[in-house]
Amino acid sequence: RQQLSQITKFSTLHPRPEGHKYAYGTAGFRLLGSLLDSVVFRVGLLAALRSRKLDGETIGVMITASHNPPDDNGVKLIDPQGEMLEASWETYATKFANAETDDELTKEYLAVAEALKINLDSPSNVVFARDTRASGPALVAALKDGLRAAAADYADYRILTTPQLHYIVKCINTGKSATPYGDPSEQGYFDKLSTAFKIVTKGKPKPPIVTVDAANGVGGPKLKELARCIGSDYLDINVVKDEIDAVERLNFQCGADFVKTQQKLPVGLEPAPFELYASLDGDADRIVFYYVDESNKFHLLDGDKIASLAAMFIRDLIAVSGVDLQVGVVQTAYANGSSSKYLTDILKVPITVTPTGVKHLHHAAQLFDVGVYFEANGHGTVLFSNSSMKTLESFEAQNPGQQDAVTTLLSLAALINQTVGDALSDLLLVIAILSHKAWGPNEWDLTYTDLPNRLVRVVVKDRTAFKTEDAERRLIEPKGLQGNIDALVKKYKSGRSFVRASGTEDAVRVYAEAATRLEADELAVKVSDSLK
Ligand code: 16G
Ligand code: ZN
Repeated sequence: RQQLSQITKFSTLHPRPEGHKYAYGTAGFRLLGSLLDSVVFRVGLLAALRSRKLDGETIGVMITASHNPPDDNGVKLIDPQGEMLEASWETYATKFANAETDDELTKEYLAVAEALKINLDSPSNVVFARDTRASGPALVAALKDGLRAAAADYADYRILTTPQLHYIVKCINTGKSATPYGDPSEQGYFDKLSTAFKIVTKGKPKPPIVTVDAANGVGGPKLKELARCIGSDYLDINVVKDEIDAVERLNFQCGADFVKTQQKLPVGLEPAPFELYASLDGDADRIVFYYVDESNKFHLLDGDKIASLAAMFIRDLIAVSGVDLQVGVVQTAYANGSSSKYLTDILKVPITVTPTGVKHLHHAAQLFDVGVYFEANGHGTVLFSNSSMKTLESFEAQNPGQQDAVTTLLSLAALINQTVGDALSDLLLVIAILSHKAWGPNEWDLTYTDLPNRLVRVVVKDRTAFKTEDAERRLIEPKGLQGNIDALVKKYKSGRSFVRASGTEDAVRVYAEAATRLEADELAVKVSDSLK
């Protein structure tokens, strides 16, 4: 067949480096950009197949390594509704990437097609984009070769944030449906968000000025464009760390991951007390907020604080409107104990806990009418179910107060990227809520006080020996370890600790929290020692 011989032929141009074992993990393939040429070519083949399997629905391919250092890069697939690639296909991705020879790759391609009864002559549609990394253009060329070899139709969306591409994929695939998600273009994305933001904040006090550290990544120019669409009458934004041409500065001593893991300000930022600050990561799908107080002490407002703020606001709007809908929150084991307590005891909002990784949270959030999910690291969004949307759209308000609340809820659903966590959309969401409440970062922070916590990375002989249950909160293997952890935790007031194998690094992670900083640190160290 012509396609198969094309694949073999093109594949010779993208040889697989010897001795490297690839794995499609929670973040797709991610490693040094120089090791990714063959992988990205092969992802092109797989994307073409995936689209054919789904009757020509459009599949997305994003080339980015998010918060990783500048020399890294990565690639991941986006399913038709803008969701992460279906888990069963991760195995095919890994197989393709590891095929030893061009022939073996072609055989693998045919094997998947046969196993899944894919007609190789059927239409295939793929869209792709990349972040600002230097290795991006060459990887795009490899991807195009893969798509050409597999005879797929494709469109290059050039430089986008990851969530923008998720948005575009969903727009394309819902375009002919009764409920199109939006215009499948970058301008369509800006228009949708800015229109919704203006409706949500209409008649409210102008939001507090916010300074955003864009990690010297793709989020910088995109946020400026979005702010321009919204206009300075509605929003005051100051974007810093936006040097996308200084490629070596990407994520360097700045950005959401730096701020969250180091629990400190981006280097070089000189904050004014009680003003609002935020940091994006390198592909703008994560955001954390922070401020300093009068004594210049740093206060982090992380994913848990965002989830609590959003849940509170939406819960109150639902109550005012009188619509019969339930808001729920999805967290992971990393959620600060104080946030869970605040949600349960004060807001009386149900919580589901899932294992780490966006796909787990996303699916759990789909089970609520309105599902708020955030990882503590700042990745998250709010999902309005189809039936909630219908309920809201057809609701007949009895008074202007109810009407206002319903309009705000509907506009929130448009403002919030429903496909995946989106730093730009989350930023607007938070600002809009603060504007409604006439709050600054300090008032937001006062909703509850985080328990001091510590995260430690422990290198062990074999991390795969660490098996967990109860959404990663308890170890079942190696046998006996959980008993030791329980005994340690008991000694600390408000103590909590868990151990899980990292999905992205060869190590296990130990999380501990307790009533005081000293105790949290001590508990983390003791639990870490108990693993050796
Ligand atoms: C991946 C996940 C992220 C999670 C992180 C945990 C996605 C898109 N990304 O980056 O959500 O927080 O892994 O890393 O699911 P770890 O397993 O090394 O702790
Ligand atoms: Zn990211």
